[in-house]
Amino acid sequence: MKIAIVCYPTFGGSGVVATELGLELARRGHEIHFITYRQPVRLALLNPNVHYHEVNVPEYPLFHYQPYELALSSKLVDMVKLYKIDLLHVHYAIPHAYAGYMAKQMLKEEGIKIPIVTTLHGTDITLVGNHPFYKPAVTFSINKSDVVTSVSQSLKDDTLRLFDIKNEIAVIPNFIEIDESEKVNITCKRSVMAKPEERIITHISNFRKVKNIPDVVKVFYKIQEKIPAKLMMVGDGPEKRVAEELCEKLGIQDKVIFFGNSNEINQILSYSDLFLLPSETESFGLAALEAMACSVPVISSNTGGLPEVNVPGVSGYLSNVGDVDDMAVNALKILKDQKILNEFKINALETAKQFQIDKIVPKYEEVYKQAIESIKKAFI
Ligand code: GMT
Repeated sequence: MKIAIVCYPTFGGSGVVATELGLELARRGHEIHFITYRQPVRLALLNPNVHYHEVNVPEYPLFHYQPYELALSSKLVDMVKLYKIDLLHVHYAIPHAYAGYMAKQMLKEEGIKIPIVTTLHGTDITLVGNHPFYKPAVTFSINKSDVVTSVSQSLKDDTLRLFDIKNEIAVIPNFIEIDESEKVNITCKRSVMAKPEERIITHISNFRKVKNIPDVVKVFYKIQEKIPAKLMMVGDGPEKRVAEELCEKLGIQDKVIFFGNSNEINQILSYSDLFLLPSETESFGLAALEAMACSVPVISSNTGGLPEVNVPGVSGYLSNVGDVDDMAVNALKILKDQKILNEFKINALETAKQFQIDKIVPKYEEVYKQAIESIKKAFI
């Protein structure tokens, strides 16, 4: 199949899922066209089946806001015609599903049938999409998609609760490529991060409010009061400064390393003993899955799709949002005893294996076939 993938090119989970999906589909023989405003961070272009087309939005002084969806829908029309693309897969409803619908209508005028698959990722539904200023357009574009998928049952339930949706929503969870041999390729030294007796605790995110970043620091503070430990803070965003200030206030700056955005996540996780994800809401929690795939147990909140990923007492523990005391108690239960920690590490990896890439990507291929069939029927 020739598939156009529209996504955000940033470090965020939806862009990562879209990129990894496209790369795997390319390995499986499909021709993949990434269409976005910048090259996605995890995209390797040296692959005969992978193409990247940049959306340019020319600046014009009359426009207070530059019309990205207009430029995107025009680019989609051009690329579909040029490469004879069979299907558009848009990740994140805003504004991609909307631009996809417009492109579909323009192509229809020229007798070209193109189905749209929309994947809902989380904040496009729970935070941004639900805003009254966006809601009618988001509802419309979800209902006009030929197939809609969501990354967890929880996100599907939220979508049906918050929007008037007429479509079926298929749940296709986030996935991970587990390469157990990769451990051998670790090039950095543990001593860069911590002393041998210190446990390594890690948090990775885009440091937005929804991640409850101060809770990461508070849980870590309680852990380091009881056992020697270091905190690795990976990623960048508006709450990073807040976290730095809290560390200073609590006098633990020397125990916390802020990495910023990193392409060495697997290296950092390979030495981590525990992953913290105390988010306010989380549709799935790809970062938690990435940690588990590196044999790192997870202490998370019990919000959204996290209970679908993190199994309490097996891959880690779940606590109520904001309950930093409970999170610290659970963390210490795992960290205090090497034997218990080893069991959690093994079980975290085993749990992650349910989300292996080769189990999940065929579900998208199925959905693509369904979308192509449905558009054929619609045009008969
Ligand atoms: O919150 C993030 O980490 C970024 C955000 C995004 O839209 O890129 O992630 C969302 O999509 C990921 C991939 O499907 C999910 O794993 C994250 O849980 C989800 N984030 C939220 O729901 C807050």
